[in-house]
Amino acid sequence: MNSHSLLKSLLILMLLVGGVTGHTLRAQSPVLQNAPARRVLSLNGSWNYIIDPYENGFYDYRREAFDQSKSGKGGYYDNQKPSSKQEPELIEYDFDKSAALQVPGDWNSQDPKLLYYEGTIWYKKSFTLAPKAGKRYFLYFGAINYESHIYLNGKKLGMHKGGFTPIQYDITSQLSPSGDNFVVVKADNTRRPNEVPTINTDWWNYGGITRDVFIAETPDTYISDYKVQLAKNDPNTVAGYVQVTGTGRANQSVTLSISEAGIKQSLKTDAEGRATFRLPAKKLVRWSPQTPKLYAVTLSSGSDAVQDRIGFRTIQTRGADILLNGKSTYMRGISIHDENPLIPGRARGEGDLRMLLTWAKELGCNYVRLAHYPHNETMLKLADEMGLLVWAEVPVYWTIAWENEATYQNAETQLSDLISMGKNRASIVVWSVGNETPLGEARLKFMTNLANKARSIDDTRLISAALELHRTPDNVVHVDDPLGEVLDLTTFNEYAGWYWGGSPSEITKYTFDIKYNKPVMISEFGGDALAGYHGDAETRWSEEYQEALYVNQLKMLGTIKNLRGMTPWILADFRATRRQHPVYQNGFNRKGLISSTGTKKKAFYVLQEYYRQMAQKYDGK
Ligand code: GCB
Repeated sequence: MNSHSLLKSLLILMLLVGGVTGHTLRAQSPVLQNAPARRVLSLNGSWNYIIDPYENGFYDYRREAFDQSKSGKGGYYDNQKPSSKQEPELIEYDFDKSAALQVPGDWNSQDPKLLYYEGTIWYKKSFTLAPKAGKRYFLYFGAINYESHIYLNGKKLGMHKGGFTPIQYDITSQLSPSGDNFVVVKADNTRRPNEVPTINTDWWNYGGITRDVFIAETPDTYISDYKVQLAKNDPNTVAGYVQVTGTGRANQSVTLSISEAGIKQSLKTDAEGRATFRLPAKKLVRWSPQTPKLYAVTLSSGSDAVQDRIGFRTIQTRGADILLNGKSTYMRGISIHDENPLIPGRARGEGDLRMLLTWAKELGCNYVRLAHYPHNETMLKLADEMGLLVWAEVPVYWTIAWENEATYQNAETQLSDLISMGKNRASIVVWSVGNETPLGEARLKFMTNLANKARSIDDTRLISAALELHRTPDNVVHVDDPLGEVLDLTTFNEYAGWYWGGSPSEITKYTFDIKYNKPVMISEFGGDALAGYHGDAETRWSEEYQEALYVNQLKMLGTIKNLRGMTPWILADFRATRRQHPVYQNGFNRKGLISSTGTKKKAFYVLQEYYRQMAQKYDGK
């Protein structure tokens, strides 16, 4: 072998083991399955930060990235300190004397000068962890919006794009033997046209480390991934796989046990560390919103074990019907942003998330649309526990760069990461590949590929997207987007009484012409109301207007034969930059049924009553 090919093989080997650092090195994908359930060291809490709009901590004055230079040094990630008092070097930053942000949490809601900030902020945290022999350590971030470069002890781990999916690096060999470590994150929430989402959205561009950070510890050979769910449309079979990673992965024994159901199954991995299985599961109580039964599931292999709580249900469609565990169901939903209106800012943990889902339950929901991007893994687990079906989505929203291959790859990675994170959650029944994307050839190809991708990874759930409609002068609303062909549901956003169609009292004249004989769900309808502002049903922004809009929407939608559910827009008022009206909006989208101070508006009760009736009709209670 000549030196050139030796070098090439070495490089390929390094890439394969994921050991190279560099500008473009991506985070691991998929991440450790159910990482929060591992033995973890939490890095939540105070992180020192430096605001760096010119990116002086990343580029030198010739705009060369420090981490691409020969020495790899010079950036803020060095966390440099003067070495002596006598001859102090010039160092123009000091993390430890800088202010701190709380993690998890967006930066916008923590410091008034950051409310509108878009750019780079550096975060730093020190921690003590002396690596033990025979263990592996994974640095895990629940989400960082949008682009992150992560460094441990001054060395780059990699970069990641996408503000709502977990990021993970194997840091075993980079931890300091002394136990003194520091991690530095460059988080950049700059909006860019070729990214996912693109530059224009109707939600706040919250930046920073918005979800939990921890280090998970596993044995050297460990269970990296698993899927334990009912087989497609088969209520009597539990099917899935276990993936073992590490040097001892081949021919490993794995035990899957669901002791409450008397299941204890021994499996053997293949040469790649994978063991697939199909087991009879006749006796399992089915998970449903009425009975959100979860079983303790334990997977063990060698010295590793991981526990989960998993529900078992089937979901399928038949003609116009959505069958949950074989029974026709009506999806009493509401759309939700990952935001606590009371902060206001990104939801920061289980308490905030539980509050949102408790409101949805109070409304009478059995279903939530987690718009418009992947929500927190904790949210998905809470939905399992509280009995709420879930529509989970990727931020392919409005005008994505349809022709750009890198944009597609980015969207696909976000989708795969979402599915990987959510695949063991019984609550998730719909993967949505996007929202209100405009008709066109390139877009159709992009979206069809995404839908096919979702189905190829997980054919046990329904695939959909929030489509648009068009109207003709005869007051007919047409839903015939060709993308509808490849989707399992016909789901579309419809804003009669707000963006078109006159006042609420006029909208009942519309009828629907829907091309597909599939279950129809209205993925959005609604209108703004400022809580406490009263007028008559014709007074825009008043609670009465929104109330009348809901009353008449429900009348109008009642004429759709295939209607099997809805997720009106939206549970709570949320921050949105495009909502500028100084009296009624003040930077908030006011379509919430609950205000930004937690007050329920009149329309809340209209929908609550409708859901009471639908529950009675479909579930007999
Ligand atoms: C939509 C979008 C949603 C917006 C909403 C609105 O169609 O999907 O993100 O917030 O309308 O309020 O206009």
